[in-house]
Amino acid sequence: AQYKVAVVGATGAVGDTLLSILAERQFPISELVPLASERSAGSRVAFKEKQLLVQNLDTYDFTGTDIALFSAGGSVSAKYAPRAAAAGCVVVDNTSHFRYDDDIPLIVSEVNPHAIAGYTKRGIIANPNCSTMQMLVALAPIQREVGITRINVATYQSVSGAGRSGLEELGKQTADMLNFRELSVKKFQAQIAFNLIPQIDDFQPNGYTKEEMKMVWETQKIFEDLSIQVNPTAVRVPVFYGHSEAVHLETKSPISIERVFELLRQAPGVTVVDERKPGGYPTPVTHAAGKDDVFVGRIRQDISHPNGIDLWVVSDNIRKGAALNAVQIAEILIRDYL
Ligand code: A2P
Ligand code: 11C
Repeated sequence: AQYKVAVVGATGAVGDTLLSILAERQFPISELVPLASERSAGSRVAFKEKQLLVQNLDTYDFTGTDIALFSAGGSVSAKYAPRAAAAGCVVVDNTSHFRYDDDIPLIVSEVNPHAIAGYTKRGIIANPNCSTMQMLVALAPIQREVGITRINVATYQSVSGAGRSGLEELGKQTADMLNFRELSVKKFQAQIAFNLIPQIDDFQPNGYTKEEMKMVWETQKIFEDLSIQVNPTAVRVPVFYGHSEAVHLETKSPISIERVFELLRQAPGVTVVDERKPGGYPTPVTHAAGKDDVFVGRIRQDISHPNGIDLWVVSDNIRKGAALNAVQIAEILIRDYL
C-alpha cells in the first residue's frame, strides 16, 4: 500500500529533515503534501527529485490524507492536529502539546512501540522531546534488565533544538564576534556564541525549567513507571547539531559494567564509542550530527554509589530526537495498524 502523507511545518528545521528521512527510508508515499503558514505557502521544498509546492495549513482539507507529521509548534498542533484526526488522518505530533495526556501514546520506537495501539482513542501519537528521546534509547536496556530508580542528568543542547532561528542566531553572533561587531541577542536569553545558557524553555514554579520537567514526565510515561526519579539540568551550548548528556543513574539492583557494555552493544539504535583514550568517545560534531544512532561513551561505574552507572549520550536532536523517530512511528503504524 501507499499513503498520502502531509508534513506540517515543512519549511522548518525538523520539517526539512522529515522530508529527507521519508525519502531516504523509502516510506511508501502516493502523494506528499508540504504544509506551512500563509507566509511560505506558494514556496517550494525539495522531496526526492521534485520541488513541491508548499500549501497553507489553514485552508488544507485533511480528508483523504492518511498520515500527518506535525512539527510547527505546540499552538499549531493544538489547533490543527484534532482537525486532521477528525478527518480520519493519523497524526504523529512532534510538539509537547499532547504528550502528557493519558489517552495519547508517547512513543520511542525502540522503547515502547506496543503503546502505539492506543492511537485509536484520539488519532494522535506524540513524539517525545529530543533530550528525553536519546536518553531513553540508551537507558531502555538497563531499565529492562535491572530497573532504574533515579537519573541525574545534565544536558548540553545544540541551538538547532530551537529551530531555524536558533541556528541563525549562533551563526550570526559568531560572525559578529569574530568581526568585532556589536552582538544582538534575540532568540536566546543571553549571548550563545562562545557562551552557554542554563535555561531552556520557561521556568516552572518548582525552579526547574519546562525542558527539564519534560524529561521527568516523559521518562515516567514512556518507561511506564511513575516511581523513577529524574533530576535534570538543561543547558544550551554553542553547538549547531547534536545534543549531549552526562547521565548518572542508580539501578534497583547492582549491574556490572561489563554487562552494561554488552547490553548497549546489542541495543537497537545505539552505537557504543568507548575507548578510554583521547577522542575515544562520541562528540556531537565527530559522531552524531547527520547520523541516526544514539552514541554512548564514557561508560563507567560511579565511584560514589554502589548501584551507580555513568554514561555520556550524544545524538542528532533533529534526526533521532525529532524527525527520525516520527518516521519510525509512522513505519510501525503502517506495518501493524493501518
Ligand atoms: P513558515 O515557513 O510558514 O513560518 P522552525 O522550528 O525551524 O522554526 O520551523 C517552524 C515551522 O512551522 C515552519 O515550517 C513554519 O512555517 C511552521 N509554522 C509556524 N507557524 C505556523 C502556522 N501558524 N501554521 C502553519 N505552519 C506554521
Ligand atoms: C530544545 N528540546 O532543544 C528542545 C526542543 O518539546 O519538542 C524540542 C521541544 C519539544 O530546545
